[in-house]
Amino acid sequence: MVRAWHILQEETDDPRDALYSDESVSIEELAQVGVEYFKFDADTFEQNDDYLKLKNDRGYSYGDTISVSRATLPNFDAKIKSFFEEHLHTDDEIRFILEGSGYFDVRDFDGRWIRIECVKGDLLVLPAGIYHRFTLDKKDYIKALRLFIGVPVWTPHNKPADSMKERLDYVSKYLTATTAN
Ligand code: KMT
Ligand code: NI
Repeated sequence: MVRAWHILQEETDDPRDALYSDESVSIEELAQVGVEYFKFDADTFEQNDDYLKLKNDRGYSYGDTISVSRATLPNFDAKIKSFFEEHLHTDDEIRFILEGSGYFDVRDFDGRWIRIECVKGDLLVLPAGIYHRFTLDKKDYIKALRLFIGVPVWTPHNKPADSMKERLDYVSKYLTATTAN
């Protein structure tokens, strides 16, 4: 089961601090802001019918792996810094964790950060247009499969990107309905 929580304080000297709070966030609450979570055995997923069905149904035709550690990622410091800038993408960000762990932070409907702990076997889908960021944890290593529909576009659009079409679509799909409740 995925672990997620509202982070305890926004400012910290080290982004890799867990910032645990007692306000845990459920899968249903993640779904309300458009974040999807799946779990597959990371050693056998390529033979897993549920994984293959998801991949096929959604048209995830592209895949590559990214290994985030000082030893394996070129331009490590710059990449880590840009992962942790609050940003959005024009497409879904889909990550299946093969090894290691880290945190994806996403904005809740009320603007608070939700920290999602990602470990081996977690598959996370962040919808196009959601503001988010990523950090390693103190183990300083994650390896993930990056899935994409078609030719990948990884470009981050740093906040504010409020007038982008994908942001407007995201807001009308997930945030307008939620705040009207
Ligand atoms: C991203 O786009 O933030 C990343 O690829 C982070 C590393 S994958 C867990
Ligand atoms: Ni991103």
